[in-house]
Amino acid sequence: MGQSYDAVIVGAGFSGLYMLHRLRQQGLTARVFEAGTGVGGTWYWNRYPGARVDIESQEYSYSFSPELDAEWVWSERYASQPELLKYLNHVADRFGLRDGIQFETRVTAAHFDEASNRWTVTTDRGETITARYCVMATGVLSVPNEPAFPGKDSFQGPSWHTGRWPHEGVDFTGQRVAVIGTGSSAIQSIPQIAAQADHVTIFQRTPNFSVPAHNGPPDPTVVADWTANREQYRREARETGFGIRMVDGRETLASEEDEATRRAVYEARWQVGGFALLGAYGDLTSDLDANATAVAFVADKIRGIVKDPATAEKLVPKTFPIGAKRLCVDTGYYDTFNRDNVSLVDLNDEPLVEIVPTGVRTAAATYEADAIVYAIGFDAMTGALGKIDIRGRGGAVLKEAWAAGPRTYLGLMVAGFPNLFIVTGPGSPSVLCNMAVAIEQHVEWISDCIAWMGQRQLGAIEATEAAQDEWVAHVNEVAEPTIFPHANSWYLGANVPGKPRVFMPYIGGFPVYRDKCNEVAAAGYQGFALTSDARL
Ligand code: FAD
Ligand code: N01
Repeated sequence: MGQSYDAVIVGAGFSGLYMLHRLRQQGLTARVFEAGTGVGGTWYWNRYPGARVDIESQEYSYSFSPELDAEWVWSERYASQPELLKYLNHVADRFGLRDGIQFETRVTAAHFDEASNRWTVTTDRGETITARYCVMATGVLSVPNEPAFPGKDSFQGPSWHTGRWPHEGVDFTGQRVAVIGTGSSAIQSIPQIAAQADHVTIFQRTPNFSVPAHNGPPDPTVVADWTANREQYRREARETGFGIRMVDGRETLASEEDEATRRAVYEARWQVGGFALLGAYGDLTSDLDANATAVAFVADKIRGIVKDPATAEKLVPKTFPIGAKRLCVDTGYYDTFNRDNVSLVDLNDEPLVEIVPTGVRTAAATYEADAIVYAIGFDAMTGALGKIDIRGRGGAVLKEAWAAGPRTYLGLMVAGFPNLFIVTGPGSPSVLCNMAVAIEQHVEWISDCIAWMGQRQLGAIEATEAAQDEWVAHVNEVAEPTIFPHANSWYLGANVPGKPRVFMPYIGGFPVYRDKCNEVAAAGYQGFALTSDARL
């Protein structure tokens, strides 16, 4: 048997780094395993051109260290991938975390041993280590969808998935590029690729809603204001449903205002940029008619920006409410379709048949390409956990327990899998929240729980089936009346053929969720079974 630790942490992104720091602060031993060669997670892997955050930089960052917060200066309103990666590397250095992380190591299995109340973790390097706790900081968007297109391997040029972009970058100069997909990754990268390539052909299955970022250097007034009021603003962000202060959510209902007023409100928020549009009215995520007023506003914006009416019409989303898929935040996306070197192929008119050696063949034509960019997304929320052979009490296999969709208590733990924590797991606000906020709350809850267990010399904590059933029912119940089930989104697993259609994140709002987690902890971890351990 290999080394033994208090905790094993899988993943060295935003979650894994903070988890390691917290546990070390508590005097515990922890080992992080990370498949990549460096820290950063999402911001390590997603190096495609134009990759940047969709929440203002000062909000999408750690708040746990006032010193870190005060010393780090963001150079853009929406930080780019290189800057975010630099930030996370700085965090790793500043808090001395690197010696606790083993890179280029993939965790392949985690098995719970009931006799010792410990996890045995196996890596692809053949190591086996044991730990009382296993924290899955494996990311919710860390496993790229495999491009399962017929003929894919016959393509004679290079191809890349946006989520596995080469570190040395890609030079598209003089190339004809095919981009498949029109989600956030495509919407961010297409303008940049089009500015460099000879020609870009975009293959769109479902048009998406996108709003302008109005990115640029941070407004000095905003920076000064944040510097003076940082603690208060961080607190305010945590009291908003999505953990984002800048959304500036209003309670006024769209259904109660007249058309002219609504248009003015939407216009003002379009000018602010980003998710502010979704904060315009309190009923946009709950009332389809109210939502339709925002849909109409954005549709007119698209028609106003894109000069060719036929292309504009193809780009207007017509099949789902705005916000029911993650809203895209772009820099010049719709404008890009006014370029001579950009064309749009609507896969609803001409389905994609296969990849051929020279490009992409649809039912109507073959589009020649020198390179293909697969911007086709991720096996979200459960993908990374599904790739690890996780076995709990009695040898129960997590993948089997989740065959009909993920089941958790609070998105943090799973019945039958003691001492296994998931950061931003299904059943928690996760991707429906500013992830920096969601991650900090989870890491702090988990580390507080571990400290509490230690103080009481307890050996194992496990969600009860009853508490889990109740929570899963609640997660579904709050999602049901909202706009979210009305889109074929990755929130529902709809983007992965065969994946059960279950709404995975918790839409009840971050403050409600956090309060519930705190109440559960304050009541001695209500809904959890606790096991003492005579050896401790
Ligand atoms: P990740 O950053 O995904 O890190 C998980 C790490 O675990 C990875 O490095 C992975 O290699 C490692 N790992 C997984 N499985 C194993 C294994 N078996 N063994 C070893 N290592 C493993 N959220 C926002 O709130 N705002 C945004 O603007 C935003 N932008 C995004 C842009 C992109 C392109 C993507 C893909 C996601 C974005 N997100 C955004 C979500 C983003 O994933 C989170 O904000 C955050 O970075 C997640 O951090 P994490 O540490 O939980 O997971
Ligand atoms: O992935 P997506 P993404 N044939 O799943 C299409 C975060 N993020 O990487 O909609 C043809 O959104 C698919 O079509 P359809 C953010 O949370 C944030 O872009 O399923 N097309 C869709 O158009 C985001 O939501 C940022 O019909 C196929 C696209 O590929 C999440 O990550 C930037 C196809 C996939 O879109 C995922 O974003 C990037 C097929 N077989 C990512 N399969 C920021 O802005 C899929 N598609 C911060």
